[in-house]
Amino acid sequence: MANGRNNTWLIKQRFQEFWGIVPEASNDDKEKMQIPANTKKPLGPCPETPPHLVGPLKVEFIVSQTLDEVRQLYSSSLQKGGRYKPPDCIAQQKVAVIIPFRNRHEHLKHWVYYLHPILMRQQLDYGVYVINQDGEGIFNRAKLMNAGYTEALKEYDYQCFVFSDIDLIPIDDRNLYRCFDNPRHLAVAMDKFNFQLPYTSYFGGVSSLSKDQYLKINGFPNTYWGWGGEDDDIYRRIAYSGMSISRPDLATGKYKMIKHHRDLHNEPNPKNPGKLGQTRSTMHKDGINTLKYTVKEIVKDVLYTFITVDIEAPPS
Ligand SMILES: [Mn+2]
Repeated sequence: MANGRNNTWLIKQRFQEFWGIVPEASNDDKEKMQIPANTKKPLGPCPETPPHLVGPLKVEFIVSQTLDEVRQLYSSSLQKGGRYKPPDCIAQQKVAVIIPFRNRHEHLKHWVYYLHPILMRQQLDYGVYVINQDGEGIFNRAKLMNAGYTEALKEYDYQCFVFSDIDLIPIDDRNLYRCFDNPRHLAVAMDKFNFQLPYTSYFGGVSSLSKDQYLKINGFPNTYWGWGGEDDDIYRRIAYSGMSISRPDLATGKYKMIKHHRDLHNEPNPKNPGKLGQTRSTMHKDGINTLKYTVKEIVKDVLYTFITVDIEAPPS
């Protein structure tokens, strides 16, 4: 037991060195400062460019700590449900990070380990929402993202939504998880595509849309079952709505993908590519205005809000 505690302490030490995090002042220190709570100055807005970013990061998926050890690292900085606000300024944006999910707990551990400190340094007022597809039916990434958008808004007045695959870790913290004047594609340089865009209109992996931008395209399609096509449909929705795509440069937009085998019940669907020719008309009758799903369970972990949803998936 003592050994386990020691190990956690060591990880925490190394982690603080690695990320340059200064431990919070102890109660003793706070008393010495003698600042009564009610005379605190009101907080000003956080600066446009977060001051504590470090640039390129070392990201490796060999860290062996347990999810519980990751919880202990961050629990003092986070509020229940994977929520955070900068302590010393008012965040520029309120951001919900939405992660479609099924059976990828190992990836989730890596994701929270790397992303929480990055999002904190970016001084966001954020929450992490893992949207877990219930049952063994065919997977539907875009419909899960629609459900995540809806559920996050029930909790807080989010203005910006970052949609992220569970297995993508940014390796430069200057790649801001915020919203911009146009919908943003963040995962522009993934290692699996040799740090290049695979094609010009690629919109997969990680993206951000403000609430207004999302509503302008009627959200995402609900009808892309199985692997493929939904990201291209979203790209077309954006183009047909008269918006363009914002992107970081290829150096800032680098990502590592956690290697994995293809999931069960998420086979490439040969019907999906053919649907793209109809997006211009179907986008108005398939999206957030026709979304139907049932919440089965909401679990508030300190690292994330885990929402299991029944999205009426066809059997696989
Ligand atoms: Mn993947």
